[in-house]
Amino acid sequence: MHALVAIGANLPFEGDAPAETLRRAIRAIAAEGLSVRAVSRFFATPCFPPGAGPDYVNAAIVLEVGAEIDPTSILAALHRIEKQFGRQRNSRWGMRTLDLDLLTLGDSVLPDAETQDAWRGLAPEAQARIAPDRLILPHPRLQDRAFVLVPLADVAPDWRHPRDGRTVAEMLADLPEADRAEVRPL
Ligand code: A4P
Ligand code: MG
Repeated sequence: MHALVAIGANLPFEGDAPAETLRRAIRAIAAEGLSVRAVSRFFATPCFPPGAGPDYVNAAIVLEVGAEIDPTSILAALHRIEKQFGRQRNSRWGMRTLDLDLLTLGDSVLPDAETQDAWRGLAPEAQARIAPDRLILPHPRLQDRAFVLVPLADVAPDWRHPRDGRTVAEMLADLPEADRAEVRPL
């Protein structure tokens, strides 16, 4: 089974620029015992929300995991790596030395379809205010973000959202052209 992971950074860590932190973090994922199957190109992306900090470097990763894996153990491993790379949880959507988000685990919907739908449909003003306290899969903002979908289209264009039915390529095509154009390969 495949897990898809988004990786991003917009602050230097230990003197390394974000792209170097991403390379180091991908090695750390492998060191956690997770099997890295594919890595997208690295992209420069404008900070969201606009003006909240420097541009990001973003990429997407495919992990091969056993069918019996506990999804919360993957997120826990990603959080350990964020910590190792200096991540401090100061403000939501704030600047960060490293952000790892679990986007998908196969076609799992967690904790259940109704809850995933509710987080996915959250109004923009509420998105900035509240964050889930448990794992939501697929990641509730996956379909909205060019900085997630452009890298993902490099490594998993045919993955299909189990709730909204669209592939990654289709979700990306449905975003405004201006959003896609802002995401540039490094
Ligand atoms: N959580 C629930 N489901 C998940 C999941 N599938 N993956 C929980 C990761 N975390 C999940 O996450 C907030 C809470 O959601 C946690 O309790 C987690 O267990 P967090 O990582 O603590 O906080 P965060 O990263 O600030 O929130 P979140 O929702 O991951 O932020 P976003 O929405 O990812 O925004 N601009 C550009 N250009 N590129 C970026 O990569 N990233 C962000 C972070 C903002 N702006 C950006 C970028
Ligand atoms: Mg995060």
